[in-house]
Amino acid sequence: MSKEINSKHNIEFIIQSNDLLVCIYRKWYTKNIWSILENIEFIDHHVNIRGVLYKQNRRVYLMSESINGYKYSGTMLESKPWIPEIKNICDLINKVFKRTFNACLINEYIDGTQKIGFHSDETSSLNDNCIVSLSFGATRKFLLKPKMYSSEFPSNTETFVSNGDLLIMAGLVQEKFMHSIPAEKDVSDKRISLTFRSFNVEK
Ligand SMILES: O=C(O)CCC(=O)C(=O)O
Repeated sequence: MSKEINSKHNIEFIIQSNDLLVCIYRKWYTKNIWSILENIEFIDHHVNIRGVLYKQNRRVYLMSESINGYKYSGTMLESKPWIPEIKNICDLINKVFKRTFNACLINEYIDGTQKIGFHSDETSSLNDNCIVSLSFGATRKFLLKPKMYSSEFPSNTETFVSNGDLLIMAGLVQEKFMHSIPAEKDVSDKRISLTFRSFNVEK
C-alpha cells in the first residue's frame, strides 16, 4: 500500500442504496501537498445563467490531457496540463478504486464566504458517473438534498469534509440528488478540493 494513503480505512456511508452511493474515506490521503496546491494559478470562472455571466464564488482550475475543456453552466473551462503530483494522486485513486479518471477539476474556497450552491454535476460528457473529491485545508460542511423527497430520502443530509477526506459520489447520485458546500461565516481558512472525473475522450 502506498505511504500516501491511510491503510486503516474509516469509511462513513452517507447514502447507500441499490443504485446510489455517497461515502467518505476519512483521512484517506496523508501526504502534505499544500504548498503545491497554493501555487496553482486558479481562474475566476464565469457561468452563463439565462444569458447573464456571473463570476463563480470560488476559483477553479481544470487539469486533463484527454479533453480540451469542461462545458458546464453555459461556459467552457479550458484544460491545463497535469501538475505531476496531482497526476500521481489521480493514478493512485484509479489504481485503488479501479476507475479511469482522466481529469481533475480543482476548487479553491478562500474562506467560509466562498461556497458552491446546491447543484448536480453534468454527467453527459462522462463515461463513468462516479465523481471523487479529495479535500485539503479547512473543514467544510457538505450537504445533500434529494431532487424528489420520498419515504426513503425524506430530508436533506449534512456531513463535513476535512483535510485528507476522500468523498465518493457514485451511481445515480447526480441524477437524484443535489450537493453543496455552503457558506460558513466562522471558517477563516482556505479549502481546496480535487474533484476527479472520467470524461469521454475527445477525438
Ligand atoms: O468542493 C467539493 O468538494 C465539491 C465541489 C463540487 O461540488 C463540484 O465541483 O461540483
